[in-house]
Amino acid sequence: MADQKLNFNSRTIHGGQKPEETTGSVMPPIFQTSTYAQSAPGEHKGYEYSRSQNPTREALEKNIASLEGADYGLAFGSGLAAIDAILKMLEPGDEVISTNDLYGGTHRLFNSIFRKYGIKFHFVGMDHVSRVSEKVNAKTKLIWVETPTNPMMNVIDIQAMSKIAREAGALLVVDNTFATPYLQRPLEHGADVVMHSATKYLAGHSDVVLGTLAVKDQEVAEQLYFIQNSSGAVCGPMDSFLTLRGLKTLHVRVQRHCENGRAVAEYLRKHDAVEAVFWPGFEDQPQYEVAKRQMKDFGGMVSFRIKGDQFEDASRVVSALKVFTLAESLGGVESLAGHPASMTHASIPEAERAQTGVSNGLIRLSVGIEDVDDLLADLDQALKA
Ligand code: P1T
Repeated sequence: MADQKLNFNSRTIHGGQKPEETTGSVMPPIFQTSTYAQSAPGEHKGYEYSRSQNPTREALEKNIASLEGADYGLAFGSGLAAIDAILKMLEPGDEVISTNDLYGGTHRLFNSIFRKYGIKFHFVGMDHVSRVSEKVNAKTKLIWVETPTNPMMNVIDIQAMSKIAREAGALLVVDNTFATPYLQRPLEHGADVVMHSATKYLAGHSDVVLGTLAVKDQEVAEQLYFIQNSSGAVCGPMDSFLTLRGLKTLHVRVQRHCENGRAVAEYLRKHDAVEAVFWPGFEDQPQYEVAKRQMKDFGGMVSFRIKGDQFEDASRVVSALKVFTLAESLGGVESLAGHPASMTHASIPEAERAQTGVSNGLIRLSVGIEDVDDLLADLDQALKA
C-alpha cells in the first residue's frame, strides 16, 4: 500500500483515502444507500448491498488498516460487535485466555453469552507471563489482551503474549482502545488482530458508537469479512463518516490528552485525599519498562482510589465535579469521570472485581483536551468536597 510509506500523522489524514471519482469530493460522501443498481444480474460496480459493502464504511476500514499497519480493516456497529465477530471464529470446546481486568461489557459478552455456546474462558492477571502459559493447552485458540486495561491501567507485554500465542497456535487479539494506534501499534509487536471501540479516541467527539478490527493475515480477514456480512453488525454510513472525520485529528488530540493526563496523574498523586493513582507513566509502576517499550506516551486515562475506599466519598467527589462530566465512556475531547464499580464494570461480580482492584473508592478519569488549569482546579474543588 503506497500510503504505508507516509508517516503516522500523515496517514491519519490520507491513509487509504482518495478523492471520490465522480466529483473529486475530498471527503468521502455519506453513501446513505442500502443498495446499488446492477446493469444485468450480478453485473455491478463492486457494491451490491450495504451490509456487504458500503463506500463510506470502506473508506473508514482502509484508514484504520493503514493506521494500525494492517492489510485489512473492518468496521462494526459498536466495539462489542467487533469483539463478537472475533469470538464467532471459535467453535464449542475452544478455550480463550483473557485479561482478568478488562472492560465490563467485554467480560459480560465472554462470560454470559459465549460461555453458553461451549467456549471456555480463563481470566488471568497478565502482568505475570507465567500465569498465561500455565493455562495454555491444545484447545487454546485465542489470547485476548486489553492494554492498558480498563480501568486499572495495567500494561500487558504484547510481545511476550505473542510468543505464547504463536507457540500455542492461537490468535493474539489486542484491544487497543485506551492507547490508540498513535501511541501503540500491536501488530508491530506480534499481535494478529487489533480491536478498537472507535466510540472512544478514534472518533474522539462522543458522538458515535462504532467498533473496528485491523488484521494482518488474509485468511483471518476473510473469515472476519464472512462473519461481518453473515451476522450483519455493521455500522451505518453516517457513523463511518463521523469516525473518519475524527480520525483525521487523532494525532493532535491524543498528544494533548497525554499532556493533560500526565498533569492530572501527577497532581492526584500528591493529593492528601488520594490513596493511589493508576497511570502507566509513573516510573515506579511495575510495568513501566514494558509501557515505555510498546507505547509512545502514556495516554489520557487516569484512575485513582480515594483514601478510605468508600463508595460515599467517591460518589461525593464525582458528583461535585463541574468541568469533568460524570458519564460512561471515554476518549472524547471533553473530560469525563466515572465510578467503575457502579457504572462501566457493574456487570462483573463484586468478588471478581475486588480481585482486580475495582473497589468502591475507585474513580476513573478520561482527561480531555481542555485547558489543564481548569481541569486541575475542578479536581481541587471536588476533592475538598
Ligand atoms: O461501547 P463499545 O463501542 O461497544 O465498546 C466496548 C468497549 C470495548 N473495549 C474497551 C476497552 C472499552 O472501554 C469499551 C467500552 N467502554 C466503555 C463504554 C467505558 O466507559 O469504559
